[in-house]
Amino acid sequence: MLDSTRRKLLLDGGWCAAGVVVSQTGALKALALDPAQQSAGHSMSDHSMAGMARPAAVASKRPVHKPLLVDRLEKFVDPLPVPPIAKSVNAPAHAAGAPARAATTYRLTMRQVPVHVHRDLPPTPMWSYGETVPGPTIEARSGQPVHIEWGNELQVKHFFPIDHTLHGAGADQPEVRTAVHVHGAKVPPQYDGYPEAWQKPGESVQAIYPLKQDAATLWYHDHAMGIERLNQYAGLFGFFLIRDEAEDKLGLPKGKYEIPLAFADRLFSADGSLYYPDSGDDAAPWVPEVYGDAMLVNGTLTPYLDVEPRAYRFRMLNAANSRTFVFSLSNHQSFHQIGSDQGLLVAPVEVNQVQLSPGERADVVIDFSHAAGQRITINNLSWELMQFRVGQAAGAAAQPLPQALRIIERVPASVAVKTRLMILREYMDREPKRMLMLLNGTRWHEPVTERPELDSTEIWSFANTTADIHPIHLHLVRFQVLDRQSFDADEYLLSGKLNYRGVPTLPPMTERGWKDTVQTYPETVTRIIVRFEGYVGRYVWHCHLLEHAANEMMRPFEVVAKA
Ligand SMILES: [Cu+2]
Repeated sequence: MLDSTRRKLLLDGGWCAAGVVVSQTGALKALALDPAQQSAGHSMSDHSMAGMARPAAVASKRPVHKPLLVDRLEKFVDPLPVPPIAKSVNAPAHAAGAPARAATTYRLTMRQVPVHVHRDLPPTPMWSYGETVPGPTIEARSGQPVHIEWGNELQVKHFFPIDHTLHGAGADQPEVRTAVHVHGAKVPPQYDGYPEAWQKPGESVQAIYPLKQDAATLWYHDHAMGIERLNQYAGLFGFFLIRDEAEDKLGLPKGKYEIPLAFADRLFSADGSLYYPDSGDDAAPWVPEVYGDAMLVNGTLTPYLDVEPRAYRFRMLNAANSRTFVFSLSNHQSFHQIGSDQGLLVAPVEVNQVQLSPGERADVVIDFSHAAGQRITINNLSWELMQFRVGQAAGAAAQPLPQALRIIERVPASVAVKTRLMILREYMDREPKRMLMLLNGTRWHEPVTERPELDSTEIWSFANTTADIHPIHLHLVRFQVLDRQSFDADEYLLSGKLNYRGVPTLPPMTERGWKDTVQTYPETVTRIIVRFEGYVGRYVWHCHLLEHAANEMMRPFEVVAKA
């Protein structure tokens, strides 16, 4: 959970200048609120303000933002849209048990489209991989390769302010660039959507996804260097579901009873357009985190969904830039989490809430069979996100949830050939003066320091010295969470000594499946164990708070051939 004390240790005097530490432990900066945040009836998480360095003297030339008063819009008046299934251009969509064949080919084109966000708003211009946000859902089968041509037909001018001081987003670069990453896919490096391998409007790129991996809820999204936060905020994301025979046999709810739910918060202007906040400094508009007062589910503001009194399977995705969601149901009923980032858990876990940070997924089954006639909201803490309207009769009864879902062997720490300590740390950068979060004190462009051997297993220990949860995502691989242990972050920052407090705790059952993104808690060492399988080459690992990733909280790693 979030640290309520908001302890911040600001290191002034440059990002790597050890020894010139100015400790301001306990100081919580009072910061100017964005007009949109002031207008929001909700108290914005103080998370959002942490570390915002707002230059006072620079007058912005941007027009004054007139915020949309989201609270005044009626809730639950729009039905939940379900993104369409992507249509392949060479063959009908994969069928269960179909023989393996040449790659199924899709052509997905990025364009600006009008999106119906709320009944009482004009359509909002957004960016999509089709006609909708999220884009079309790719339905794939394990082991059956998928070939996608990603076309960029966006305009050449971005509709959000570019920060040219960020790495890779210089004024000499095209404003609009895209690089599509399939989050959770095990792919050769040239198809992974490397942040620097972007396309500009008018260009397209071919990618082949071998999908030699288990059934899982993956998603695709933009990853272009320095602007992925803007591109995703504009709408560039979608679901990519991999299914397999083992999962088919479980009899989980399917068809109209299986629904993807992408949660993302946004800010809007009064005219219904998306608003992305800026620092107030036109030369360096980056802000460290973005929190919106408009909660979108599948691109719609607080929608409703008519359901039958029976069990449904929901693929939940946190597609927000910064916000960690804590989901629960308003009638306090429990539900079952059956899967996480990289597929099914060993068994359904009964839960009352699910906490997802940006990038993470939860596969859940909610049984409405005892709730006929009820209206139930799915909430983030006490904040209503969407409403289920439970009907009186079920068309078809759901099969009972299986007691076992699949076998996952726990990977013992003893098989790791190497342990790497990764320090997550934040600094006050000198020029421009603003917060900077780094992995191991290194920036993106510095030489690769993580070079695991193909088919070797390593432990990565993330020591988070900050007061934020940083969801850390590794491309290419799946991993297991070994444990978490609290440590004295102040002591570490002052002396470099890693003093643990208490004993390590095992992850909850919902985190004992295969993961690709892990919440690293404040002042905690989070250990994962990962086997580097599949391909050699260069990939990235990064914080999935998109504003952090854009400002250096992202590093390359390189899988190398066995010596
Ligand atoms: Cu972060």
